[in-house]
Amino acid sequence: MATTAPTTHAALLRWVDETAKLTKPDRIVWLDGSEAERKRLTEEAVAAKVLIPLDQKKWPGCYYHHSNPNDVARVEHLTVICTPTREEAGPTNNWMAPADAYAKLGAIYDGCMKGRTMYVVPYIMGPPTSPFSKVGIEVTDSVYVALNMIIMARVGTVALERLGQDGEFNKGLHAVADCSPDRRWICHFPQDNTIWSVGSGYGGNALLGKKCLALRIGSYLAKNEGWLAEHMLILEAESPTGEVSYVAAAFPSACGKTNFAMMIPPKTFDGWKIRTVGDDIAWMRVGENGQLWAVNPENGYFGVAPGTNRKTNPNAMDSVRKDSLFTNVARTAGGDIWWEGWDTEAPAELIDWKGAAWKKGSTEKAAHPNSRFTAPASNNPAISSKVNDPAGVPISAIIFGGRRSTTVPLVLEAFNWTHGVFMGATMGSETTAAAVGLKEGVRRDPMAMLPFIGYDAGTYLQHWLDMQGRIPNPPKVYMVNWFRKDGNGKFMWPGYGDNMRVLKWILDRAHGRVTAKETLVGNVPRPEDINLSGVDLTPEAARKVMDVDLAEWETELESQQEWFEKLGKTLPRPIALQRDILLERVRSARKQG
Ligand code: GTP
Ligand code: SPV
Ligand code: MN
Repeated sequence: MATTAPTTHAALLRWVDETAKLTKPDRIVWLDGSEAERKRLTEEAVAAKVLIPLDQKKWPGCYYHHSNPNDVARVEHLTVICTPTREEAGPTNNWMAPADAYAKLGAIYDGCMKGRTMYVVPYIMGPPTSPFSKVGIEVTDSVYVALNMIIMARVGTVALERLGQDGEFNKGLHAVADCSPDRRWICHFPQDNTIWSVGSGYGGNALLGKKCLALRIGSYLAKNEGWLAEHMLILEAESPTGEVSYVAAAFPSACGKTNFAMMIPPKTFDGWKIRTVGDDIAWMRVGENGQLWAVNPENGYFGVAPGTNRKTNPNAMDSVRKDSLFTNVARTAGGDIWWEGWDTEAPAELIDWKGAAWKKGSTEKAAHPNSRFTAPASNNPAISSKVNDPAGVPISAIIFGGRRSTTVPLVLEAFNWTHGVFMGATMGSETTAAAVGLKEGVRRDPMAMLPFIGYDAGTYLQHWLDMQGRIPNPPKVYMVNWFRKDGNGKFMWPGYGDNMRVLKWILDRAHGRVTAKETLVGNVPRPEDINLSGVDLTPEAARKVMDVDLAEWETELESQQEWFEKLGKTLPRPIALQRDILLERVRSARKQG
């Protein structure tokens, strides 16, 4: 921690100086990323009542944070791509002209740090020596944000060293300011490698390395430089014979990435080991053997708390056991925590996420549905030894998955790359609590990237198609659905660890070990190729969860028309043609009965 700049990087010094002239903080503090600094900042945060210590015996190094109740999730309606033309941002993004955005937010930033400290957080996304990695500097008025960044990224001296005298860096200006929803904006300037975020201290709005840099700016860079920046977990699977494979999977926010990346296989899969490379973001490039290689740019987990417990995700529970932050979960007066879907029932009394007294039996939720933990990746007992490998890991399969109560079967394999891109492009998912202000129901969420594509969505899909020409040994592509429901509205598939059964089939297919059954909309497992022994599922339910119902698919394909119209003239023709072919085949099969 230093109050004089620990760098001679002229452009960086100039930018920090300009930023301070605009926001007018009382004090500027540069983070070095040391343990002593983390302790000091934590003490400051506790003194300022930004953090509340938990019971340090039970939760060593862990602290609690109540966010402003008006600031609990990403705000997609206030998230903006600021490119010279509206067309570059495309029909799925909000757009402002860069000059207008700088003026509008500049007025809000003006003097907003008076009386406050401005923290300068240098960070690296990606392993420090990896060619994949990018340096960012986040300037923030929030000690809570600084402490989260320390967990989520590689922060401090390591980043300034990588930057050197004249390295390129992302300029991230963040201020909670007065946390007013009327003065809240998350603006991205891809051409300037700049992010301006104001009015929110929450997650993806405020931890600028995550969604803003690693995905929105990242996807823009990736298109220009020929790689992929994706909302994907990366997992390592080791078979009982010692074969090690890697898969990347894109599920929309709050649809199971963290859980899949930390899964513990069921008993029948004794000898299998699943390890985590990443739980939210993958940067992927063509590398050795002509394969797609992936790194996780992050260094921690900002995970959904509700539903996480010893049974569903023991590795996440172990990851939060020390040195973690908890935001908007419920707590006890004695410094313990609780949330909906905890291992045990709620205690008689809690302090809810808003800080109010809560009694067991209350109809109000004690923890906010988007309450989160921030945990260092190094706490995860199942972390892959490859997380810091500068080359990343070779990807054998890409999985797309949404939250669909109907239509989409447990698993579906794409016929080829183009069909796989089509599957990703038309992915639908029921909305969750990870963002506020969304209409309930299914929305199209291409590659789980709808809120994170930093440019025109049709052009993004074309980039995915173009990647085929760059990857001599492409991964196979799959679609999964853990969330299909029965007639009573209950999830049919047990999910969590049992998802191993699906993963095993995917790996067998990716390595060319089993055949599949072709349906009109994709390949599915033959019943004998998917191990269901010991699963809590009747044979009838197993059939239903994997069923491809052509009537449902006709409706599904028809309903994609609206989405394609929204994408407009940059929708790649091969994607439109995929739909035409599938729809034609499904219709004619249905006519024949
Ligand atoms: P973000 O951090 O928002 O990107 O979310 P994520 O995709 O990492 O989702 P996460 O793994 O945190 O899961 C979100 C919610 O879905 C949690 O409440 C989980 O308990 C629940 N969930 C995860 N996997 C499964 C599953 O296989 N089946 C069911 N029914 N629920 C699941
Ligand atoms: C998501 O919403 O996809 C998240 C949480 O991973 S946030 O950091 O808020 O973006
Ligand atoms: Mn996410």
